[in-house]
Amino acid sequence: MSIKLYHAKHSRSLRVLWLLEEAGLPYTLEVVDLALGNTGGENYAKINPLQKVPAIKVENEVLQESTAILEFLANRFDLDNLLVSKDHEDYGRFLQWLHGGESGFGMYLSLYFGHTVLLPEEQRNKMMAVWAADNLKKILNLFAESLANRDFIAADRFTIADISVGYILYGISLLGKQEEMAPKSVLAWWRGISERPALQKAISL
Ligand SMILES: N[C@@H](CCC(=O)N[C@@H](CS)C(=O)NCC(=O)O)C(=O)O
Repeated sequence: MSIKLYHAKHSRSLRVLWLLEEAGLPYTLEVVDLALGNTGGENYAKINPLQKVPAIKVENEVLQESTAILEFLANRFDLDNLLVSKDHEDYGRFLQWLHGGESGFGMYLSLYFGHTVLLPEEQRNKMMAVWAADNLKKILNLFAESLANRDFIAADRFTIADISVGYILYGISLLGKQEEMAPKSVLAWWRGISERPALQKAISL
């Protein structure tokens, strides 16, 4: 089965690349230029009309939402060691953070990036940056409470939920804000999973 990932460095496509490397699935990579509002240009707009990364093509099927892609690939390719089954006691927390990595954290990470580094300086809004940072901290606190002192989010092992929220810590770390924003238990969890060879390989591509 052929898998093609459309990827831009530092973007949410890192989640998918990380999973592909963890699973050892064969894939081809097409690197697209990340440009606010025109990512990948006209050609990429035919794959993802939203012009955002990631997108993935599996045989003839195209998907464009990073955490849905994680779930799709893990189920389609029977990566049971990276999933948590519905009868497991940690199933709820697994889903909460698999989805919460994007639907909870994602918007605030984007707004924080936009209003601190991505937008031209004259278009940045300080209040928006503060509001986004406050919300990131609130969710990080909720995450810390839920994580307690676990090494992984669910089932005492690494799963796609760790990839989903792991990308958020990756983004916050790119800005050098992890110590300021994340509680200690979150930093310890992130240190553990950020050393995984699959992530290191994905970051290097
Ligand atoms: N919810 C989407 C968000 C995708 C997204 O916003 N990607 C960013 C990069 S991290 C992007 O392509 N931005 C380019 C733009 O907004 O023009 C997902 O998780 O896949």
